[in-house]
Amino acid sequence: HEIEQEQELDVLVVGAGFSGVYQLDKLRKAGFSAKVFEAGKNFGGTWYWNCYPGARVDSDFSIYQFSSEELWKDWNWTERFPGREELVKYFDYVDKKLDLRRDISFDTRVTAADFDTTTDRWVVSTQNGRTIRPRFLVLCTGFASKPLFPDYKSLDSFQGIMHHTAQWPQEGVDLAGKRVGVIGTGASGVQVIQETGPVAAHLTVFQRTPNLALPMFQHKLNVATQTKMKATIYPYLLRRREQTFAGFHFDVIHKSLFDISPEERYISFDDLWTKGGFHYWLGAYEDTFRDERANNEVYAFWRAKVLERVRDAEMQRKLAPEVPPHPFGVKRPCLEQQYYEVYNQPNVTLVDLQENPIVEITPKGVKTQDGVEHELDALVLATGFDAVTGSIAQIDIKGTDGSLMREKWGKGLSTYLGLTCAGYPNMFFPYGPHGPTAFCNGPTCIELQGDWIINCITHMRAQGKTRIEPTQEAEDEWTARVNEIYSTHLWSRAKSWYIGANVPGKRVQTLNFTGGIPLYTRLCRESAENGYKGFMISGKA
Ligand code: NA7
Repeated sequence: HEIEQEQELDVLVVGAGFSGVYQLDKLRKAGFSAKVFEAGKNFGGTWYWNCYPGARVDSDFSIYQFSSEELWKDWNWTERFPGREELVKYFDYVDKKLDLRRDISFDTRVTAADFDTTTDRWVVSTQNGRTIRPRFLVLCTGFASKPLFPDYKSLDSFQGIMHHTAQWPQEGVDLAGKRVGVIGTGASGVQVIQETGPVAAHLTVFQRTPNLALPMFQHKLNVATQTKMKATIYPYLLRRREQTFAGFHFDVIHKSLFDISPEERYISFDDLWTKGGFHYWLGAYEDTFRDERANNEVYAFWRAKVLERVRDAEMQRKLAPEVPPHPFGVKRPCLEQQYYEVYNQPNVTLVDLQENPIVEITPKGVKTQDGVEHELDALVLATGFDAVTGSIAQIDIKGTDGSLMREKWGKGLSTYLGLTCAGYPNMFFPYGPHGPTAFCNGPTCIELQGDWIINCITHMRAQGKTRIEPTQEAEDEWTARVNEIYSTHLWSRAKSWYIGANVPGKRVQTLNFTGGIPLYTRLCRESAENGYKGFMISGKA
């Protein structure tokens, strides 16, 4: 590979979603030379790739955006929970406003990165044959950029239309009037199902675990309301992201569910429920996540609400079983609109894969253990991602001793501050492993972590240093802390992407810092304020 001219490039950012865009803008404003390599053909990251029918954000518009006034003052959203197309438009607006494109190479997938100890620079290569040598490497690859395909027998033999939700054709696919199958009922599956059910000739849903979905309570927004919000509470709402457990504008309730009477509990649950969105999850009593008794009450209320909307007893049993499939909220619920009503339609079949597993995919459709061949025109694979670590581990990243990142993490995930790794100097990964990635939304995480990264690189420049990496000891301590916090809650009780349990063969462990945003940011800040405690900093003349 011919090495590019930008020998003196300060920072290479990988990915042009929320994280990459934030990094590029702030790095340039801080006087660094920075470039972005992005695999997609446009901005958006997750919002570029996930263009399946019904894709929509699950966080309120007011906090799911960049916090700088420069950007929000002239931008207005049309819905409380914006759809994917609106987010694509938002990225286009941000691009124009910040003049980003000149430093971004699209269609450029980073495949490998080697740290060169003689120059303290990364040697980064791409699929289309480029090589570049930045001082710092910031992996803004998101938590969901490596799709997970089910390993069903003869998957490729299917003759109809078949796409993973995260690799949906950009030009779209018309599912109206077709016999559609959807495998998976995570956030992506639920969105496809509620969008497709009303228009498909027939919809067959293959469900392994019911989603404990919450009502979104979507509504339209007008400009006047937003103008008023901007003049009053916008800055406050955005600031709240740093102060609440999950980085939302509302916090968990810092008391036990059992501190209040059953009647008060009912009123409180109902209040959280009607607020919509994640209030019923991340705005609930904090012992929901720790105490099974509290969790059972949360589940029971949820179940009663769902049963009211589903008519058929068999459907009710599959969608909202009496015994919870796992404690409520220890696997990410999703936000739905009309999801449960879809199961009242005569053209919808729900196959419970626990009772009746898929045995193979055939040229005509999906064959289940009961011998039925579900004939389909289109099969949607809404089977999720090798999440959090997969985005980074799929790149051949070699550290100072030549070992690959995925091999190191294969033996057990370890990081320092959920941002860096021993043996991999000058490399940062916002919104990634051991960060508060699990429930925190993208913009919150990447601004908090992104500022830390930029301050760190700025500190290096001020000190005239060229290499920073955590000590093994600091990494071990951080990893032990992350694991300890995790073990005090009920997270391990659901086989979710939070803990790698959704990927066959992947080591099950927490992939996230679950101690909440305020604690997380305090620990990161303390390291920085103490001269980057836990790091080794050195310099080459
Ligand atoms: P998720 O949440 O990981 O959901 C994937 C779904 O696919 C889930 O229902 C899985 O069942 C199901 N799945 C995965 N593999 C299989 C196989 N082999 N057979 C049947 N079903 C399978 O991914 P999403 O894309 O929906 O959402 C990811 C995140 O993006 C989401 O949390 C939001 O933050 C946005 P399981 O539950 O594991 O039994």
